Amino acid sequence: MRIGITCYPTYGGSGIVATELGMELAQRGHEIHFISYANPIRLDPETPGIYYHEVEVSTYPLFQYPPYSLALASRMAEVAEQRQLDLLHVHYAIPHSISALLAQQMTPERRLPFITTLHGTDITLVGADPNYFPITKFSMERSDGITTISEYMRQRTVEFFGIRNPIEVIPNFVNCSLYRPDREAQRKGLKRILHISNFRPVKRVLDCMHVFAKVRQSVEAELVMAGDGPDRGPAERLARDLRIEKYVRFLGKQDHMERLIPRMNALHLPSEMEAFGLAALEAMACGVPPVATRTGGVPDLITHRVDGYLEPVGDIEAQAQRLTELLTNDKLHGEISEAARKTAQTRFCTDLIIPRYEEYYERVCGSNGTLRAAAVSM
Ligand code: GMT
Repeated sequence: MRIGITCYPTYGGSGIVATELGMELAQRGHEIHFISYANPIRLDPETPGIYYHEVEVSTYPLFQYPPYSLALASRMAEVAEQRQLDLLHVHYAIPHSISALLAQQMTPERRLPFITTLHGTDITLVGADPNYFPITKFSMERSDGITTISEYMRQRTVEFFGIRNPIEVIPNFVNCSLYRPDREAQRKGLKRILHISNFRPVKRVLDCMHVFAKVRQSVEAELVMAGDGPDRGPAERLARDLRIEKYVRFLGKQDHMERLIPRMNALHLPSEMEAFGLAALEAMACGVPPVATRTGGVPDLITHRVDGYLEPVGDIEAQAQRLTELLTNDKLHGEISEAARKTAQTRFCTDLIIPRYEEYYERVCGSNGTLRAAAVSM
């Protein structure tokens, strides 16, 4: 198939999932056209079967806000015509879904279905904002297909937006050949806890500092903070206030997580909300046990005490206790690490999940709009 994919190209789980999906589909013989304002961060445009089409947003003195959604719609329609696309697949509802709808209407000569994949804050924060609620709902109702990444997200979308379109749950995935354990690296040097995020308030990065300060009371450990975002400055200040700054390394944005993660001994994901928790899955594939919060779709991924730990949001004491146990009890660490890797391999490996997207594409393309039409006409 010839598929147009649109996502946020910067750091963030939805862009990563979209990029990895495109690369996997290209390997399986599909022709994939990324349409975005920048080359998605993990995308190698040299990959056979992958094409990148940049969206240029012209400015004009009258435009206080450059109309990206419109430039995107124009580019989508142009690429669809020129490259004979069968389908558009957009990741993160706002504004990509609306641009896809416009592109569809701009190309009446061809049938151009579009699928929207909901990732998290497009529903839980942005979509819930009264300024965006109606347009988010409308964009979903007009999508030819909707997928989301956890059962939690599906339920939340149905309850909150009251839409009738069927929503297909296709969980996030990991390439288990690329993301794999490195036991020797794990044994070298100090024990290391890893945090990965875009450092937004929803990720609660300050909790990483408080929890790590407690862990340090009994374990000679190091905290590695990968990523960047608005809460990085406050986190660095807090590390100094708690006198742990010597043991905390802020790496900034990282391109090759598959090289960094296997060297770690545990992952800390203290988020307020997480629709899925891709960072935890990537860590599990590398045999790095996650200590996460019991929130959103995370319990669909982590089974408490089996392949990781789930503790309440904001419970510094409990999270520190789990990390301390993992770093001091090698037998326990080994068991959880093995189970984590097994979960990634048996439930979330690319070979299991990518065919589900392919099958869904076929279904949407063959449906002639009936999935959407049934919902809209009710
Ligand atoms: O943070 C977001 O909501 C945006 C999104 C992103 O683009 O980074 O993250 C979401 O999508 C990821 C990939 O599907 C999920 O693993 C994250 O759990 C989810 N983030 C949240 O729900 C906070």
